[in-house]
Amino acid sequence: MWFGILLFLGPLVLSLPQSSRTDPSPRGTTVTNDPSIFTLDPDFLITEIPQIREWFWTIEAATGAPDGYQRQMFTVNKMFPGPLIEANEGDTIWVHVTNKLDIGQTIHWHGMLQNGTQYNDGVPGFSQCPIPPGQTYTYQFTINNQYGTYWWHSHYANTLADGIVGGLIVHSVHDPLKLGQDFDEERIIYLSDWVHEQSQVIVADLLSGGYKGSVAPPPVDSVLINGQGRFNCSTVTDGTPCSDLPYPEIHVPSNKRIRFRIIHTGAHESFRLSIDNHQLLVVEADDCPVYGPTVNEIIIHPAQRYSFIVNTTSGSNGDAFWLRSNVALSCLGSKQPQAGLAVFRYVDDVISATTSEPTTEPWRLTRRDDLANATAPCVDMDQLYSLTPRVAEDAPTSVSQTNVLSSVFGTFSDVNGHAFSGFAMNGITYQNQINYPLLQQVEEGVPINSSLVANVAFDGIGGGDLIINNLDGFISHPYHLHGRPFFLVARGSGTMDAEGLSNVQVNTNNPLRRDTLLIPGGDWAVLRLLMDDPGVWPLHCHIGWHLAQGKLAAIVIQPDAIKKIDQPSAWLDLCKGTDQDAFGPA
Ligand SMILES: *[C@@H]1O[C@H](CO)[C@@H](O)[C@H](O)[C@H]1NC(C)=O
Ligand SMILES: *[C@@H]1O[C@H](CO)[C@@H](O)[C@H](O)[C@H]1NC(C)=O
Ligand SMILES: *[C@@H]1O[C@H](CO)[C@@H](O)[C@H](O)[C@H]1NC(C)=O
Ligand SMILES: *[C@@H]1O[C@H](CO)[C@@H](O)[C@H](O)[C@H]1NC(C)=O
Ligand SMILES: *[C@@H]1O[C@H](CO)[C@@H](O)[C@H](O)[C@H]1NC(C)=O
Ligand SMILES: [Cu+2]
Repeated sequence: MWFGILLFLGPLVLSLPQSSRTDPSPRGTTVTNDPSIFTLDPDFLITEIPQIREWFWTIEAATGAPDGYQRQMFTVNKMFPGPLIEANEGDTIWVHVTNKLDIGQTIHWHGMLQNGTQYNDGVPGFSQCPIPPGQTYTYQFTINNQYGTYWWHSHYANTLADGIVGGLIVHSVHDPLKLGQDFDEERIIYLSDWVHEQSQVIVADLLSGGYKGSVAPPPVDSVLINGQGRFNCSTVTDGTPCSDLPYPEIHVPSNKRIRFRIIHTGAHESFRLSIDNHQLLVVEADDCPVYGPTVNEIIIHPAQRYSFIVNTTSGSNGDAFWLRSNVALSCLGSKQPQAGLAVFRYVDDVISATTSEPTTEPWRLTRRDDLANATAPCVDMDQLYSLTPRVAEDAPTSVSQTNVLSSVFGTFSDVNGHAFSGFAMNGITYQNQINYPLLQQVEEGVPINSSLVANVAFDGIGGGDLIINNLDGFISHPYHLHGRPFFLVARGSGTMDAEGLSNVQVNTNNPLRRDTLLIPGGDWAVLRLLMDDPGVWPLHCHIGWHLAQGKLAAIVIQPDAIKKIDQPSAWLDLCKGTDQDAFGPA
């Protein structure tokens, strides 16, 4: 009893300095919602000499109720969202991860180059053996040649959907977006779709006939903004504890320029983010600073990030506006509307500011491709607006190799001959030989088994093209490439191949660079790659349920260069005594 109360009070006390700006109330019974991870420290010194930054994390099960409905979650340090990593370019990150779950775990550092530390990319069966229950593994990597908005999450099955997610922000003196010059304060907004069922139950069902009778991802129960949402407890009939919660609050001072870094930490839905009466100046896509449009609404797909700057000049102390994060209906098979709401409140003086709910109206969107319109096409931001990198970099004008990956929904067979509905790349549905990482196989000169994972190699010099065909006419997918960000040099509808591409006008003139791209159903895209980050990198759909259903391929870059990388002994220990022929979740 006392223990529970202490846990409840702990983060509240620690986070008092922030309490005037953000909602300090922890949600749920043991999982805490720590507001300090929503506001970046204005005193963080971005000019400090490179240093080691160290964290101690415990992955454990805990009871939480982010939307009021109590369930078991998986968390890091009982926090949801998890601890924020804030560092400078040049710093070395050490995270000691102890796994207290009864299943294996890994943590992936989404967007980190891991150039020289490929073995710490955190993908089980690709870059490491899982951290077994009860054991600790230390991830170490140095952040070079990159900065911006990143995040971290579990890459073991789809357990990120149970709560193992958090932000990773890298500052740099090279970042053209500067505090004081372009904006006055910096915040993070974490967006997730939330499902009350444990991810393992859903994945097991999806792979054996369907969850609640459908092979499509589960419908969402609520939308979480900064790890908080609302659920109608009167619909609960099985006695699960549930309490109706107030709307999450985001407090901002008036007359400031605020940079928000939005991170989509969810597992499935795409969101339309807007703030009533406020326009958003888009300045970053994933980790790429851009000259972007001023918009009423940002569309963000799973795993993507955007920064926008908003002027808090539409009101004064106490005025409140709705911040909306609604599911993009046009991207969603079921077309079931699901609204996410937070109160965007001007608070200059916490005593006199009102606490009433906003009465503002949403922006009236008039675009033909308005994503609120269930019959409009599902698209990515670059298809609607130009996003021009602020740090200009041209893509190579010629390539030495072109590879094609075509992905399609269908019925496939797992290694045990068991049929399931899911996805494949080039006809191969991913089967994870989880205790024999592909990185190690390539280092040992063992050819990747092409009946287990679709794989393409880039071993030439200069640039290479990866053509992705999304052959699912009705399903759009957010594709994520690990390792280095790609140049988006062309996209279109239909199917593309190497020969066809020679007749396509590609844009190599400072194209958008990012790590996660939506390819609408029936469309293709060309990712131009530089081969300066060798590795065996996953290319996969970031809808976690689709990944679990096999939608992943291996991109091998400069295999000879990887052979020169030595794994630390702690890494080798993770595989010791495991069954190399065992299969695990994707
Ligand atoms: C909550 O659910 C109950 C029971 O289904 C329904 O009658 C009520 O209208 C719902 N409330 C809201 C605010 O949607
Ligand atoms: C915010 O105000 C500045 C002038 O201070 C202006 O240049 C900018 O366009 C405004 N941004 C938005 C999103 O309205
Ligand atoms: C929805 O989009 C479709 C297709 O682009 C268009 O024909 C229709 O007019 C749109 N509906 C509304 C209400 O805007
Ligand atoms: C590749 O995997 C399949 C399926 O498990 C197996 O039957 C086959 O023997 C493997 N091939 C090699 C070369 O290991
Ligand atoms: C990766 O490291 C190599 C060797 O230090 C370097 O030449 C290359 O530019 C790095 N790649 C990136 C993307 O930083
Ligand atoms: Cu997908």
